[in-house]
Amino acid sequence: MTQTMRWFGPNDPVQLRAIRQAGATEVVTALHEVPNGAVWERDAIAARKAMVRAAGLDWRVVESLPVDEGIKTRSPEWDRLIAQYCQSLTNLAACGIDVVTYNFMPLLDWTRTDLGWELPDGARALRFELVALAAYDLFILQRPGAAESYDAATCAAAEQRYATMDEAARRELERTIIAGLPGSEEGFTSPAFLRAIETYADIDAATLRDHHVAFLAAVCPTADALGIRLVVHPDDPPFPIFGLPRVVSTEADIANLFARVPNRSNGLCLCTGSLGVRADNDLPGMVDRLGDRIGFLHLRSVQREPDGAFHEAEHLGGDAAMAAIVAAVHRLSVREHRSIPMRPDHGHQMLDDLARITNPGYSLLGRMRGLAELRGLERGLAYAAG
Ligand code: DNO
Ligand code: MN
Repeated sequence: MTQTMRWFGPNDPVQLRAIRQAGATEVVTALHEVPNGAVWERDAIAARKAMVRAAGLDWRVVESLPVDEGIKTRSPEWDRLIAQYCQSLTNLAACGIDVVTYNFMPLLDWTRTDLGWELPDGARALRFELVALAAYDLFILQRPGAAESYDAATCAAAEQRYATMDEAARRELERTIIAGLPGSEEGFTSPAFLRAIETYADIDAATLRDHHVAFLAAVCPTADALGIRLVVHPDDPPFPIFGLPRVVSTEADIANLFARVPNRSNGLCLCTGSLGVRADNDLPGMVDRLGDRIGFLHLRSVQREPDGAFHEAEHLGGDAAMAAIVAAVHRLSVREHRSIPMRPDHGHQMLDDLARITNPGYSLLGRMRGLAELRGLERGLAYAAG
């Protein structure tokens, strides 16, 4: 595997030299300052790449080139947005980028309800609780029809939870869920979020799948010609939230996407943390079966909890069978003679980072620990495999 770390650009509190000292050889990054949908200009990409290279690292994987809402909803701007997406891909390829990550989640990117959940050892993890999400949805957002999205037990628990929260806790929960986590590119206030949800009133899962296929059918020929792998990041969490469809949550979803758009460039960013929230996703099996489509790996583990909750576990702990996953990746790399880029997706906030301002999930020390563990695991497995 090629060891990378995500870097949010010149404003990231984690500096390039720290990423290099953590042992990564590349960063994955994006031009976060460019608004969604606009073209990434070649000069700007080249300048960012030069900055990374001056620090002794490389940049070959983009995370993410965002897919504008106008593409997901097939708005009248669709043609222009597709042309701009293709232009960005062309400019990226000209600068030596060969993997481009995106997602197809409506409105929200990854979603959590607690950004500082204390673990027994004092480190802090990101956590998702369905009950907290429902408390926000039902009683703070007050989305029309929200009650239909939850079973009776969840509604009752959400009502109780809401009653125990003071105003500050309610505002904090609202911000955590919709203000936009690092890399999300978009954030909302509750009134704006309600209006945005309305734009999906006529878009069910089947329609969103069709829109996803239309997007890929339009951009993959360009990506094929450029030698770029366009890799979709799965839904996080991998089920519908706020009544909005999510269509990249299971192996069947992903296999279906490859069947409908067989172009070589149509690929996957296999995120074990996102997919691993569902017990029915067989992660090592997915590496085996989707292998040649995997262009990028996010390695982390979640611990599933009762009542639809989960938290981010240690990289080698939790529910993901990480040794079996990395062994499958090793077999794939040998079979295809390629080194697949990976990153330790998130990490715990720990040690000196507990006293620092950090991007939730993206503090240095927890990710450095994760990367070190994953590197050692791969080295050991490769040795054992001869
Ligand atoms: C979260 C990330 C996601 C990912 C996007 C890809 O930590 O894994 O934000 O970058 O979904 O488009
Ligand atoms: Mn991920």
